[in-house]
Amino acid sequence: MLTLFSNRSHTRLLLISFVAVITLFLTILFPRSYNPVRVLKAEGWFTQNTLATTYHLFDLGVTDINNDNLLDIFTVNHSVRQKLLINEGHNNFQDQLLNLGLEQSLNFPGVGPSDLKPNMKSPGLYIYWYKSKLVIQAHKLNQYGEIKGEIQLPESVVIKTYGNGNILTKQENEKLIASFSIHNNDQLIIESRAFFFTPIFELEKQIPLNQVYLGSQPVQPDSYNFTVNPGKDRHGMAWADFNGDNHNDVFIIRGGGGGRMSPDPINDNDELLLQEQLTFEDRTFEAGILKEVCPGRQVSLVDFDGDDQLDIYTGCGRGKPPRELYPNQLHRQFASGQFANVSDERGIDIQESNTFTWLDADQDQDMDL
Ligand SMILES: [Ca+2]
Ligand SMILES: [Ca+2]
Ligand SMILES: [Ca+2]
Ligand SMILES: [Ca+2]
Repeated sequence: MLTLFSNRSHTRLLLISFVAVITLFLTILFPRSYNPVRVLKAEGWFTQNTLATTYHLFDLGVTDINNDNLLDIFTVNHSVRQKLLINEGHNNFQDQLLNLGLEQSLNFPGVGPSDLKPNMKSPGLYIYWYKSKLVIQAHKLNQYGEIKGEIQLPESVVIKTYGNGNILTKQENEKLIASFSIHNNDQLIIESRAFFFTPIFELEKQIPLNQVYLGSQPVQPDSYNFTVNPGKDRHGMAWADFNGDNHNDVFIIRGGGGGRMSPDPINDNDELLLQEQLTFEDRTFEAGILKEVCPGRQVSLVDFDGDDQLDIYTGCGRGKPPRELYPNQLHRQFASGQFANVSDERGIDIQESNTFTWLDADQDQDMDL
């Protein structure tokens, strides 16, 4: 009896061991079937979708610009092509930067600096910013012989020529007047040692105007006299409905041209763009916003005084000359859409280069910096 019992126990033990080994084996072979964490990871995994075009992205964010409960994407991009992608649902986004009046140059949309070169399909004179360089490229223009023109430039530029292009410069009232001639496939490259600049072109009429192309898109000028605007040196966007009309508006902080921007409340201000009718309109000066010469990098919205009006805080200190130190600005919204800089009286006119965030650190119901 004892032997029989022992044999049965031994058989049972063998059976249990066999099942345990098989279970262990299956667990090692198919771990996800037995591990709920792994299953979750498999379901929540990310896949990479490649964008159709490569963008040199800097500032990037999301907000619902058109109040349709679908998040839209905006990029500021500092000195490359900016985008404002309206979400049309189902992973379909359309760039509406121009339609909404948010282009940096409304006359010549997309003319500002880009990492993309124009697609030179047709013979023509292509003038565009490529990264921080201004390029003047003749493309298959042999039939027109020499194409001549004059460009007004700052004194700080460096000029390179490729092919048989010629350029002669003379100084006039602290400007450089560059007379050039270019033909067939010649190229001129103009670069500033300081920062971006605004070249003013006066072309002679050897080439039909409809064969002159500006920017990477490109667009065409309506005159032989034009500027090729380098953009507004935008650095950050803060979206909110500032004037209570249920349309989102935007405040844009500008970099101030490497700290060299002049104090000009119309042309060299930051931007408060209100969404009116179907486009955004510049209401910065009317709103009492004065950038002065803040070489801005960061902007954030905060209701620092708890009056239910959003205020705007901008970072200014650049950390290197010529505006190494510059006081941050706190634009208090004292009435709907009306602002005054109170950073000095509130003690947050910090001058050092910095980044910042607002939070109620001590939980006393007011915002701290
Ligand atoms: Ca939307
Ligand atoms: Ca509004
Ligand atoms: Ca407030
Ligand atoms: Ca607090």
